[in-house]
Amino acid sequence: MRANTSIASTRASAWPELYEAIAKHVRYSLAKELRGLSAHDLFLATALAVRDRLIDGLLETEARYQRADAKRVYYLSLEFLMGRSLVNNLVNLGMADLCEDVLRALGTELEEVRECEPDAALGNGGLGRLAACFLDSLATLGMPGFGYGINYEFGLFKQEIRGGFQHERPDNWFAESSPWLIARPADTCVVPVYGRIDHAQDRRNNYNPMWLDWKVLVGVPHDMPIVGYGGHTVNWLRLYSASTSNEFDMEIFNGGDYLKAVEQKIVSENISKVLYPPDDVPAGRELRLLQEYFFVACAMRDIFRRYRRRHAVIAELPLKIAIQLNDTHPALAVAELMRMLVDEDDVGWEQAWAMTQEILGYTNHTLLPEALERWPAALLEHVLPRHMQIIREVNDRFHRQVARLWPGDSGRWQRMSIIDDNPPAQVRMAHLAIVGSHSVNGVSALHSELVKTRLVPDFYRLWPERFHNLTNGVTQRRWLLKANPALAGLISETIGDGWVTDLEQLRGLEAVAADAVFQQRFVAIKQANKERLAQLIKHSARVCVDPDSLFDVHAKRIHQYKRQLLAVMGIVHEYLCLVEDGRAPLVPRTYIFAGKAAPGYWAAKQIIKLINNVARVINHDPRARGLMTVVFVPDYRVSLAERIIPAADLSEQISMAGTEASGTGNMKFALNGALTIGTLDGANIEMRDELGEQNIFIFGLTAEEIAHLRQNGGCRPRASYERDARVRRVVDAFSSERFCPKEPGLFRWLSELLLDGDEYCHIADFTSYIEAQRRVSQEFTERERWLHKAILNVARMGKFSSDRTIREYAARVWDIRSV
Ligand code: 26Q
Repeated sequence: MRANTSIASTRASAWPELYEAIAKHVRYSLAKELRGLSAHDLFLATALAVRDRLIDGLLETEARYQRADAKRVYYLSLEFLMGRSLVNNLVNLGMADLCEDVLRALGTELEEVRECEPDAALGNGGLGRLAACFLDSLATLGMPGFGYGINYEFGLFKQEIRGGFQHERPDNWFAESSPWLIARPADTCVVPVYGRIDHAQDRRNNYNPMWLDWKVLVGVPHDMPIVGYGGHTVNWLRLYSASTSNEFDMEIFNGGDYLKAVEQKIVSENISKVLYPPDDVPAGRELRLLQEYFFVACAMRDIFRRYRRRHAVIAELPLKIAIQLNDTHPALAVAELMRMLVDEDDVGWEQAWAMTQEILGYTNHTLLPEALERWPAALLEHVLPRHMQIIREVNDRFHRQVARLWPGDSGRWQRMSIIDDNPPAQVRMAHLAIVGSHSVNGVSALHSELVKTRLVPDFYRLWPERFHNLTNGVTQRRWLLKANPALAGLISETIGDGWVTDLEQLRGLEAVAADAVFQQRFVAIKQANKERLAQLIKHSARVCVDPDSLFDVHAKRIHQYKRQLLAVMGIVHEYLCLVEDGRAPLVPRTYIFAGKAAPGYWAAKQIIKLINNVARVINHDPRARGLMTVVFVPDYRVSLAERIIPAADLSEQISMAGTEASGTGNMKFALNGALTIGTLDGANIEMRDELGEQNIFIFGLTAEEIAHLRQNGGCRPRASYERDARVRRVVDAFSSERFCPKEPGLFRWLSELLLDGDEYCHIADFTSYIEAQRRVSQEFTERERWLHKAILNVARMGKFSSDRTIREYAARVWDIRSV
């Protein structure tokens, strides 16, 4: 039984209406007969029929917002990891069952049609997926919240594994032809870049800088309708494609500079070509900067245009709009907003600055110093001369403020300045975002504390009221209702379907957590999900896995701080206990890994190779048969996560404490009844607080202990190596040929890294990790106890709905309401 409240499925006319709508699109959009259609044809026709409903909702919603003259929030993000939309939209419209029936009458299965849709992979990982969950929550809550981003022609690369190595293939999703995107050429934006500043004066002899000789970028918006659960609100995500406007070209052609016009065309079209992974080499950097500015400038123009349609007084802008910066990637919005107010609307500097701060909020997503964005001042100067001038002015005024408070404290100013003057001078985007916003938030309680105490303590001393915490969440519509319909059905049958829009209601499951019949049904669903995943693994990784074994899952981006390597060390330890000591594991396990490494991140790519080599050795060892299996599932993406997460027994969340800002996968796994093995990092801490420490396997050093160790000369891995034979055996296995018989020396670097200069303290947490894993195995054998805990996990995840997160942003940062 699927929970749905919409009228669509209950109207008697709904069936023929949907059938006719699909048939109409087959004929008039695809220009085909209703016979002999492929699943892909039916996907397109169905999506277009659904899109028509979305458009009705979109126009109705806009009219409602206008009548209320509602304040709106705009979420600026370089990434929106939307995944597939068909079934998500059907579920939110309450049309999933209906559509299943109609497609069956057309001779196919929804199951087959949904697989034809490519993932919209317009993001790298957590930050992009969070943006997608937020859009779902905003629409479900009936709040006027909209996204702005880039319509990348190529999303995140596709991952193939060959010879154990990651290879990247371009992801050519249908940026130009997606049925979910509505092109809006009438709202095309023209954005100047490059050029120079003429330091002119106006008639009253006031300084009046002119930005001259610029080139242009042209942004064409494409809107993706975002329907909330129940179908009452349809917001939108506006994605810009860079292109050339013929009209504008004409002006240049008329000016006679034919070659320049053609050159510009090439430059402009490259801007929305590809999503950057988080690590890129300096060579590609200028284009990334252009991307960041391009979409900020388009978004700001669009926001101003919308405001002006109904409001005359620019000074009231902060009463009607809020803008959230998803990390520093859109931080140029600070300078762009100032430029528009000061240069284009003649607002005085002081007032413009107050308005800018009132409008903007900034969310930080990382504590890793190397991940903080900095741009060479010379590059910014070259690409955006007027913005660099504004940034300098902002910084000079900020300097005066800091100097008044801490006279003569030049060390403090060096730490706080927006511009780091040590050559080559760089602009610190986080500082720009903090100075230009009224709100700075982290994404979990621990992370927000560390932002204040470690990342930018000087700013916290200056403006303590600006800093706060907004713990992340995930949407239960996609991550339970859609991804795990059987479990969703069981829950709705037991406690009603109110949890779909009020996740705290899951608490009602506590009453049945120990109930034998409920446990039986719960475990049968988990088993079915595991069997389905086993099928998928057989096809994609060519490995047979036993659905009766414990599914131990580590699925996320591959990064050293996330410590996939620690999981591998645990596996190798278990394997060596088996083959060298003759001690078999307590329960058979399948170790499942999935995740992409940034193409330029050598160590992460080596870890993928290591996982695949370890898998090869263990899976081919008859002594391990039926006891241990290791698989790397290629091409982790939203649609694959929807298959993997509902099938997990154990969720690995084992980052070094103090490095994972929040994590959101951790929430999705627990919501689907997996137990977590994790460190006291990010949102794991708050999960433990909610779940109770009996119901989560916590291990390892705390962030504080690690900081303390680091201050006192590091984690001393060599001492552990000398002292502990288990550590020694695992580390030595990496320097031996055991996991690379045909590639001698391949993993020697790992032994060296672990013993010398390991920033992520793998060895320091190793014994604690394998002890926690032993407890996991022990408890998995006590079936009722395990199930009890798994059900309690589901019951107590209410806090981690992105609905709660969005309500907090709405009340504390944006001051917006449901309409
Ligand atoms: C920066 C400059 C140039 C190119 C790329 C980037 C770039 C791109 C993506 C930098 C960072 C990212 C992504 C960061 C990210 O996903 N962070 C995660 O955000 C989640 C949502 O808040 C948290 O749950 C995770 O803990 C955090 O790692």
